[in-house]
Amino acid sequence: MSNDVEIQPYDGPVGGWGSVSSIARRVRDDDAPTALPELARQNKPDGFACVSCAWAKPANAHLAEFCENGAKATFAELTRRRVGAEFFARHAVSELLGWPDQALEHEGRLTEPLRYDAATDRYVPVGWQEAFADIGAQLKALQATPDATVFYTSGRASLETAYLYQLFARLYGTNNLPDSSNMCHESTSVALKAALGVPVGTVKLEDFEHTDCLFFFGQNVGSNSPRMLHPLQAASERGVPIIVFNPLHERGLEEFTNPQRPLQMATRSTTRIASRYHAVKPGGDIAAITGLCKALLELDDAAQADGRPRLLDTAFIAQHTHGFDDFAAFVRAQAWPDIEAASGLRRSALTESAQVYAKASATIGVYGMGLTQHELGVDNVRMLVNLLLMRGNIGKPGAGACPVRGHSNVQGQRTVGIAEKPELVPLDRLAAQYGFEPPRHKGMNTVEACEGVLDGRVQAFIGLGGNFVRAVPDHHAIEPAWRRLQLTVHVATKLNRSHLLPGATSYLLPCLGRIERDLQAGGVQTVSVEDSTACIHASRGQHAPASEHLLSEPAIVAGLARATLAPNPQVDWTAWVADYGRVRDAIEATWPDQFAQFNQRMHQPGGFARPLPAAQRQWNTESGKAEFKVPPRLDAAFAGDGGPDVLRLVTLRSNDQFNTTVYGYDDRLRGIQGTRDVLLMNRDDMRRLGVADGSQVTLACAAADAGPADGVLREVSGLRVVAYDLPPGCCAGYYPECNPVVPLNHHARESKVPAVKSVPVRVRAAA
Ligand SMILES: Nc1nc2c(c(=O)[nH]1)N[C@H]1C(S)=C(S)[C@@H](COP(=O)(O)OP(=O)(O)OC[C@H]3O[C@@H](n4cnc5c(=O)[nH]c(N)nc54)[C@H](O)[C@@H]3O)O[C@H]1N2
Ligand SMILES: Nc1nc2c(c(=O)[nH]1)N[C@H]1C(S)=C(S)[C@@H](COP(=O)(O)OP(=O)(O)OC[C@H]3O[C@@H](n4cnc5c(=O)[nH]c(N)nc54)[C@H](O)[C@@H]3O)O[C@H]1N2
Ligand SMILES: [Mo]
Repeated sequence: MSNDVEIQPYDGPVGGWGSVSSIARRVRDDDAPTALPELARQNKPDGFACVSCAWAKPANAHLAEFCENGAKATFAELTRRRVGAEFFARHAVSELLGWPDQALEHEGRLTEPLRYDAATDRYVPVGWQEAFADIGAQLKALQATPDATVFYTSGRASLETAYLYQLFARLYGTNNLPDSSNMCHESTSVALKAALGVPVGTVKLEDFEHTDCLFFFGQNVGSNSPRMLHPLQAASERGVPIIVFNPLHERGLEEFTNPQRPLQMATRSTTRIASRYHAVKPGGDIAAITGLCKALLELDDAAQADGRPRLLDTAFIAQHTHGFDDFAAFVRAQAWPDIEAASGLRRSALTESAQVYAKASATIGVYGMGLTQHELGVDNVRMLVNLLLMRGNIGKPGAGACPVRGHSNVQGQRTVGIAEKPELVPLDRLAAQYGFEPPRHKGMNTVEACEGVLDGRVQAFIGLGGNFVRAVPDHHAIEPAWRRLQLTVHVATKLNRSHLLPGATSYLLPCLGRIERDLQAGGVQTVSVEDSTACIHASRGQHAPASEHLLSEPAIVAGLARATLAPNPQVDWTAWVADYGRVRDAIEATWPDQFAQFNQRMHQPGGFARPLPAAQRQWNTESGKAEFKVPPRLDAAFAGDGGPDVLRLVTLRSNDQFNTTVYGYDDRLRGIQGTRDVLLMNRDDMRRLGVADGSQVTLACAAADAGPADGVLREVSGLRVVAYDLPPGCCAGYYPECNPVVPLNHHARESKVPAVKSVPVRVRAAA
């Protein structure tokens, strides 16, 4: 560990001068001087959609409609550093495997297509046509069992690319289309679809102007969607209560200094964000929401007894919902001491927040990975919906469910057919449009793809972006298995560890980033993305490409498809690549209601909204109504009791990373600088378990059913203990460094999202 490590509580605001100086430092580190002018185009109607998060892009953009982390993402993409043939001639792949994630990506942008040469253990340059031809030949050879190939997508690729890619996979014969959202908001897609009939959030940006109460569960806005602090700041200044549930005291949920307000910057003043902060236990949200609902029922009983107006929206419940009585019976049957024990929160605190809720006429429930990445991740989301339904908070202005999506187009990719579940895709329409018989059986999601790699069913992996091997659990099992693959192909902008585990044949295909000019036969192209609020935006890159040898993602997908598939007169890949407008026409033909007049409407400032029936109180659910759901138990974390020395590990993102892309080693907002090898612990647990602040520990998985039986060592050593303000019984460390302790079978029951917000672990002092 370097001696630049500094660990001190951070009590400054989010945003403010800290954010400005962090931006300045990054532009130097990344050597990205030409990125600065690009910031003015970021998230603007005639500019490009930020490649960082998926937060909504307002119609009336601020002068600077970017945040600290959006700027970092732009600099990282527009760095002047390059990793080309000379780099790979100097460094063997097995040497690069010893490099940290940060160092690999810091080398800069990939510049030309590469093929792995086993004899020299190096990536060597190859021509595009040769690469396509060889990959096509190998895929054809595997086509007798199309389900042996996995087509993974990370959530950054555009709607146009995603549509072409899913069509390629289906024409090839498989629904193996796992997506990063399988590790992320799949719990949302399952829960909201069942409860409300739509798989996505029901809230629009303007709802934040009309809301009078916000619940905020398990989302770290200051690091992961900082532009969302603007509507939150405005709401807070209007006096809207913001009630937070989060085991960590995240600074972004506490105080914000808006870098776009000169006066606030000059006076170093701040806006308070959270009006109430509940440090819920990890996995304690079902219990916490049960407490809120129970208190609300008690308040409603009292109101009814006194002849005052009801606090439940009884008319809404009667007309629009199903299952309320069972749900209310469940809530009434839960004892307060059990709720307090499972949530870690006091009855009085929950009752006070229920009183605030009872007074609000329109409430939004915001949430992130703190709800979705648990064994009961789907039930967590259902509980939040239960809470909203009790007061009719779906389908009216200022109210609704607001999952904060991760990758900048992860929601949109699902909309245009990246789905392993065939029932989510209009296969009949694809069949008619392209004259083929699409596969009708279910494909693999992310966890199933890992299982397939482990047991040999999967033989080829095509990755459209992402860093699959780093993002998934159980690194020590997956990495060795990965090398047994027949074929691995990665379409990528930068080098990462997934690229360094070559199968028998491996290609690295470098692509244009979204901020770069995409010139095709039909002229400079525009792409589109869908944000967290189901609004679709045009995005036009104009920066000079990182290398003249790069192809766009649609061109790479088309190149692979042409080399692999038999010619089909109804599928003209060449015409699609020449003019992405024709891809949008094809998308419109597949989803005429969702994408009516796609090409015309995509330039609308603020994006165009896809129709969401639930927002109009039309419920495409089993009962035709919005569904209440009784949770299976109060605690979402993990079934079974591992004993007093077992802690719940929460894996976190720092303020200086985007998923597996580590920009640097500082987590300014949590006061940790110069290292990521830390384990945040509660002081009482440290005393109880006999580990000292600053000491070195090993973290070991304590899951009962994933023990040594399968022979995988699930440990991470060399972590430094940091005493931190979090609830007893849990600890926290960074993702992806902690992923080796997460067993692959530790995932949400219905969505299979890895349950990385609550992993049973033991902590051992280093020898
Ligand atoms: N700068 C930056 N931006 C990003 C990303 C990034 O890595 N860096 N990643 C993008 C992606 S793909 C995603 S999915 C999003 C992720 O954004 P978030 O949804 O914010 O995800 P995390 O940072 O993993 O953690 C979420 C929060 O949940 C809290 N938490 C943990 N366990 C629990 C629990 O049991 N209950 C509750 N109530 N809270 C809990 C944690 O303390 C943390 O504050 O951000 C996107 N934006
Ligand atoms: N323990 C733990 N594990 C987690 C999580 C957690 O909270 N805890 N979070 C999960 C979540 S929410 C997610 S979304 C996944 C993330 O999983 P992924 O989406 O697979 O991973 P990323 O780190 O976002 O991928 C980064 C890589 O994408 C490539 N890339 C960047 N831009 C582009 C582009 O424009 N085009 C192409 N083709 N490639 C590009 C670069 O090569 C870069 O190295 O991880 C999951 N894993
Ligand atoms: Mo994500």
